[in-house]
Amino acid sequence: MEQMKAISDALLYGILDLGYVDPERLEQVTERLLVGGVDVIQLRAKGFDEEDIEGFARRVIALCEEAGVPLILNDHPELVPSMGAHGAHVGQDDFTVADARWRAGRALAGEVPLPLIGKSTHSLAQALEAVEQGADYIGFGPLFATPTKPGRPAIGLEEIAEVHRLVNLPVFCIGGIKRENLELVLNAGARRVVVVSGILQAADIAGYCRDVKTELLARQRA
Ligand code: TZP
Ligand code: MG
Repeated sequence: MEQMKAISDALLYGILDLGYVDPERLEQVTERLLVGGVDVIQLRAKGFDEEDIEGFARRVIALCEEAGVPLILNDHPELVPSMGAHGAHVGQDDFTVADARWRAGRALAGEVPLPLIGKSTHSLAQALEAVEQGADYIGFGPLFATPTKPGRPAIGLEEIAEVHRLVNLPVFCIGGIKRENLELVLNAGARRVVVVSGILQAADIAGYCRDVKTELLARQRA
């Protein structure tokens, strides 16, 4: 059992998105993500009910624990305590950070600061607001329009550098990021990324993760 990784050390954030992953392949895909070196995993199961989501989380939590990788539930902070998940991620139209934190419960005495509460942000103003609200990390995007989040306009790369200058939290850039445009995104100032469809549609999921992670690590050292 690995020690749980800190969010402050995370570079590559993977999402088990049931829009791309057949429920039957959950364990297999989780294992590939972990072998590929993702630092955080979010379970995102839009359109499934709480019972299904609990079932999905139960199937992958031990794999994440074993690898020391936090499992974050999208949208369902109230399921965090019973699942033993490590946090919850909320969007702009969901719970406030404080409400999500309350629903997710308090960390057990002596634990590292868990559960983590992450917030999606789509502008510099929202990013600063998430800091005020006490988020543990933010998602920032979508940088590019993406079928994974239909109808959400792209925000482009212009604010990335400023967000990193002003936000003293881990900032995970998200939205349309692929191996092919990673350099562009990093050149704009990104340090940490969420990659969903790029990873989940790859023939070799672990290899794809490894390539992205290698580039992120190289930039961190540069
Ligand atoms: N929030 C903003 S963009 C996005 C979410 C969940 C989806 C990112 O997915 P992809 O496939 O990496 O573009
Ligand atoms: Mg949400």
